Amino acid sequence: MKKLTSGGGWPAIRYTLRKAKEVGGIWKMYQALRTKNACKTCALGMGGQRGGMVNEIGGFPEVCKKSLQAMAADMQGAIKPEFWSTYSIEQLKAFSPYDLEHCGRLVQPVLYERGAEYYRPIDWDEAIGRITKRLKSLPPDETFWYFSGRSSNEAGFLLQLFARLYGTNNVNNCSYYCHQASGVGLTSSIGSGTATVVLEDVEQADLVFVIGGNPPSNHPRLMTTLMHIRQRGGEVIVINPVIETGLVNFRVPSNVRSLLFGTKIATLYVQPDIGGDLALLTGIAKRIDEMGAQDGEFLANVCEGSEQWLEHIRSISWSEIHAKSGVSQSDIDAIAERYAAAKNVVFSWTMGITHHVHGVQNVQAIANLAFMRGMVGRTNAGLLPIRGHSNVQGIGSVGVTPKLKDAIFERLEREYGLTLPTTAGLDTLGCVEAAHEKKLKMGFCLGGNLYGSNPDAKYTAESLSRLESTVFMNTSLNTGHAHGLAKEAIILPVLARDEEPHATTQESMFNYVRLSDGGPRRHEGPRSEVEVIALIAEGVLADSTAIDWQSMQDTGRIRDAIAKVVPGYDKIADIDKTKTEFQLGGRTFHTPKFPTPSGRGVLHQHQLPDLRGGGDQLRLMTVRSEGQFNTVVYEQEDLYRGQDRRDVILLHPDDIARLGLSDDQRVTVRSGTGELRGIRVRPFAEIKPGNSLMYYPEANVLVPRQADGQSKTPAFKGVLVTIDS
Ligand SMILES: Nc1nc2c(c(=O)[nH]1)N[C@H]1C(S)=C(S)[C@@H](COP(=O)(O)OP(=O)(O)OC[C@H]3O[C@@H](n4cnc5c(=O)[nH]c(N)nc54)[C@H](O)[C@@H]3O)O[C@H]1N2
Ligand SMILES: Nc1nc2c(c(=O)[nH]1)N[C@H]1C(S)=C(S)[C@@H](COP(=O)(O)OP(=O)(O)OC[C@H]3O[C@@H](n4cnc5c(=O)[nH]c(N)nc54)[C@H](O)[C@@H]3O)O[C@H]1N2
Ligand SMILES: [Mo]
Repeated sequence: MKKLTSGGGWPAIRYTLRKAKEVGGIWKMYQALRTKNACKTCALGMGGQRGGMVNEIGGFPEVCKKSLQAMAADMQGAIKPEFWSTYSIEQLKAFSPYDLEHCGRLVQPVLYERGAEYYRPIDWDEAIGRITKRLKSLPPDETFWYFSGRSSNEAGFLLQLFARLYGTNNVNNCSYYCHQASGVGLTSSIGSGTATVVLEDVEQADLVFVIGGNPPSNHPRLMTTLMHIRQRGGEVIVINPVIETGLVNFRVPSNVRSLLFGTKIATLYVQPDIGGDLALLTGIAKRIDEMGAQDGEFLANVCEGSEQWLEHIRSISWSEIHAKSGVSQSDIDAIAERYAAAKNVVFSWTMGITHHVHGVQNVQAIANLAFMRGMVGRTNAGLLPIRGHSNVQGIGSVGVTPKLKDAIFERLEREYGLTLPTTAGLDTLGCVEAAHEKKLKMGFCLGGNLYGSNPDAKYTAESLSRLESTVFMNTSLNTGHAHGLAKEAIILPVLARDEEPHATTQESMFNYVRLSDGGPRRHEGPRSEVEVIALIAEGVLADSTAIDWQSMQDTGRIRDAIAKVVPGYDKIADIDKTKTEFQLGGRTFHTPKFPTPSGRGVLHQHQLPDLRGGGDQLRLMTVRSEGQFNTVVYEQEDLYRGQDRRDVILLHPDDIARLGLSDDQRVTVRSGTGELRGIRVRPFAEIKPGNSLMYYPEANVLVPRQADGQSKTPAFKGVLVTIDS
């Protein structure tokens, strides 16, 4: 497959037209996209009350191929009743993620019982009845509750409240596999776990760092902002072991000039080795110090620990930094010079930073660098974790974390007279490990694909199959519905956000709360997430809590509760009447005062980890292709990386020669965790030698369960593999 020389552009437009045709025409697709609902894909956020395709500063049309993919998926036809008696579980296991997604929308509850070969449709009463009976029979701490980030704040809040009143804190969300390291790292540095900036700040910056992310594929709307920065003469520095085509040149489809001629994005592109960021970031700081370009006053007056930190980075040798980052002195100097010259700098990062055993330290090192020149705590500069799912941040804000934030805990007990569990609760990987040890009996999943998103796929299938029961609330089929099934598995079909009978809310990565109006259902059968949760809660807890669970089917009632207990969310109470979307209080930092115990920014010192691998061992990153959304695969090809299939390993031509391999040769890729056979070797000059790339979720067979001790995030990008021909 020919590799493109720019991202976006005509291929993206042609794709849009093709997808529109699939769902019944451009007008139908346009109407679906223009409803007043928050966009379903990434957490950059658009849509809501300004109407679809509009961002929070009014930019229109913000079309993105990804929102189209998600919309087209929800507009699919229904899975027919005979499907369930046609395809056995064994056959479903042989379906690829692509096949499963394209089976259509789930519209009936279905049940699998061990011993049976097939799922069988059951009615809603039976489904809810079985679930409530099971829950009543179990000690609460033998259950766990996993949430993905596509559901609403209302559904997230209600389900976590139910789980706690039922009696467990084993409540967690997909953030544990995503930006948890950002939340933990940022909180340790500035006392707050989310972006310190709003979109307008990024638009006004004159230098933006894009570290460890592939926004042309995963956050296409960010590309418009990066284009604006370049057009105004600003700079974009990319730090990534892979030269991602769209970060070099991107054709923003909504901008005629950019569409025709392309926009150069990166002014400087630096390739560390996988896992080399901590050493590189430390090196940049060291060079800034040598240049005397730090803001000494800011470090002295606004930060704590700066003297010790400066001493520490001065004591680290340049040779150590070069060896552990894989970056040359001239590249480090070039970054430092640009940083020193810039006035307004935003640091953004994604999974290349968090998916490592030192993910939290990576994030702290970014904060250190920002503190160094006073680039956090003022307008047009700051820290920006580029978040994943469209509402993953909101789900976390409203209480979907093992231990509740003190403020939420206290207010829930005070306002509602509730008694909540005080145990630590398990994180996501912790739940999968406890299931393996048979300490858990039941898992309840609000959306997502817990099996597919986990490291060590074989172990995960074993773990989940040791459960007595799993409940999945989903819109479409995925690999988790075929692999690792518990003794009893029930899939409950739910409505997508724009089909909800009641309004719901979502929170963007800029801490902006959007209102989604919902809309007409596309299929008979699926139910609203909050309705299902309220019914189950009523069945289990009607006699033991004072809460009128039935009334909680009305999302307005849930918002009243969120307004009372979640800090910053007070304006949500009457949002469906005022239709006024809002910026969450206390999250944006335009002045240099931070909610840490001392009110100052905290500098953290780090020992630099050795680069792993070497010799026959290659470092492996597991990433997304252009054609997928997490474990859901929409198309087999990866347009910008020039790949026509997914069962490939991308290697630098030098490594192919060094290891005596040849292009397109079939090989076995092995790690300490598992192996994948029949993988094709693909030459990829854009990756730094010594490093390799494979696609998630398939590559999870190879990913060990090694996680960052502080954030519990698995090292999805820090795998070591060997290749056998
Ligand atoms: N279309 C689409 N959009 C999405 C998603 C999707 O699957 N599809 N997923 C959503 C979600 S949940 C998330 S979390 C985000 C994910 O968004 P990204 O973080 O952009 O996604 P990944 O494909 O995991 O890739 C990461 C990038 O990290 C780089 N990388 C790998 N290892 C390292 C390293 O050690 N150091 C550095 N500096 N870079 C490294 C890779 O080369 C790659 O460019 O996107 C969200 N948006
Ligand atoms: N090796 C490797 N593993 C990884 C990663 C990696 O980069 N490499 N990335 C990690 C990251 S960042 C993340 S976030 C996780 C992703 O983890 P998850 O969030 O658990 O997985 P998704 O694939 O996003 O979930 C897809 C499913 O969501 C359901 N869905 C879609 N819309 C809705 C809705 O409105 N309501 C409900 N109830 N369900 C809906 C559909 O049925 C679909 O099958 O994976 C992690 N795993
Ligand atoms: Mo994510």
